[in-house]
Amino acid sequence: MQYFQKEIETMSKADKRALQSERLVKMVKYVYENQKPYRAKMDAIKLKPSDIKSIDDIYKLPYTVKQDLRDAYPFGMMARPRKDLVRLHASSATTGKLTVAGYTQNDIDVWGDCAARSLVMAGADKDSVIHVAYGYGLFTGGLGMHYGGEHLGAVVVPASAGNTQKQIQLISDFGADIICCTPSYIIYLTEEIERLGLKIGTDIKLKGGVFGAEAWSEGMRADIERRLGIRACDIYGLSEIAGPGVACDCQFKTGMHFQDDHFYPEIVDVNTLEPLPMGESGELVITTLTKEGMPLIRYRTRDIASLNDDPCPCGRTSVKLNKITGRSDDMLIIRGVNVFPSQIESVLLKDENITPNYHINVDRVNNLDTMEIVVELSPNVKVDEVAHVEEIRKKLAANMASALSVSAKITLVTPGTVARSEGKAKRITDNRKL
Ligand code: DLL
Repeated sequence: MQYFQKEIETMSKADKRALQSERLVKMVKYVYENQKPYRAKMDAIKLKPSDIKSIDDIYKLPYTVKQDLRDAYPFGMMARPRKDLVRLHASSATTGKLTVAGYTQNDIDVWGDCAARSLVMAGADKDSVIHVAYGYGLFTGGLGMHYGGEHLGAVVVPASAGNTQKQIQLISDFGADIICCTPSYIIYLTEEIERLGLKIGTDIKLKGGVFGAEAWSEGMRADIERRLGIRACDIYGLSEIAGPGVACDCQFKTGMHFQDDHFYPEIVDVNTLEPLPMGESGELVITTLTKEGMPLIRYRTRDIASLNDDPCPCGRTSVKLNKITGRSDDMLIIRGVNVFPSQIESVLLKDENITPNYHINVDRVNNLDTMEIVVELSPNVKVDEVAHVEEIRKKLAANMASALSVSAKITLVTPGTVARSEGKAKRITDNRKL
């Protein structure tokens, strides 16, 4: 069995628990002393760092939510001065403001280790050629897997997203054995590979891949594995905690091994926020145990999932995260990009040619996510002035693409056409089947 850090990955449950306890105690003290917003939450319930004596006390600690990060935008949640940070990442938030995450060099190294552990689970080693087709930039996918590959000592090809023909040429010419991208993109790449008549095993030598950033099904996994002849692993992460590599499947696919020496997972009831027993489904809450730049205690991810603690034949002893089944907020993930309806609304509100009555249709066509925004024209616009209406549509499509970082089809309709609701507006129809 291949491991990247065997001692940690196969540590006994008792030793792991002791390590988690030691780290949590230190982490709570560190956060109390260095992260003002969280200190205020602890003070409000008269909780002192000394009240936390082991990992069993974690439930006493207050939650951190995305709104805390937004309120502290951009640097209020950092526990270190800016001079100690070496990198900033960010992801979309419900308002125009991004959710920012700052990393120290040590945070980047820990993340690199976790991403390397994930790549090894997918079958990589130091002789691998790792093709990274996640986007590079504020999104953590590209750089996260890039550093993971370098930590492993493998050759990394920083292809980034887009330009499918070139991606296939690089995968073939450089002999990549491991690929990292979203599940929907690997299906698209596979279709193109098949259309070009390339031979699996000779032209395309892929052995494994880590696919994440969006939900995907066991059916999709079986399809990818069969068509490409590879091991397809699910990988989980979020920029607030660390990008890809917080958890990842091994070859036995018994659930994603959670890197629980650095990130402690809990599942809580979505309504009562009470901790749930192993195996039950609820909201995933994560506590960083070693993070320096922006540590987070009991961060509510809004992802719905369950954990399992069954032994895995690979020998890794970490707790496992079962597939993410949904979200407890209205965030959509379109081709790996997080989109909140409120971001769409803020673009619509800035355009006087339209009204903010809209509906979002999401679908999956040829294995790629599509998004259509149906929006009503303002009564001042004459619908029979076709050229003018087309101009409005084009401008709106461009503004939307730049605000959301993903394209959407804009359909303009006459005033009064979008269905009104008496209660809470139902603005989204998601026809994607997992
Ligand atoms: O999506 C980090 C990442 C990049 C993970 C590449 C895996 C691969 P964010 O943009 O901050 O970070 O989005 C985080 O994406 O809360 C989940 O809702 C969703 N997500 C991430 N991985 C998975 C997965 C990256 N394997 C949000 N399955 C998370 C389902 C996932 N959803």
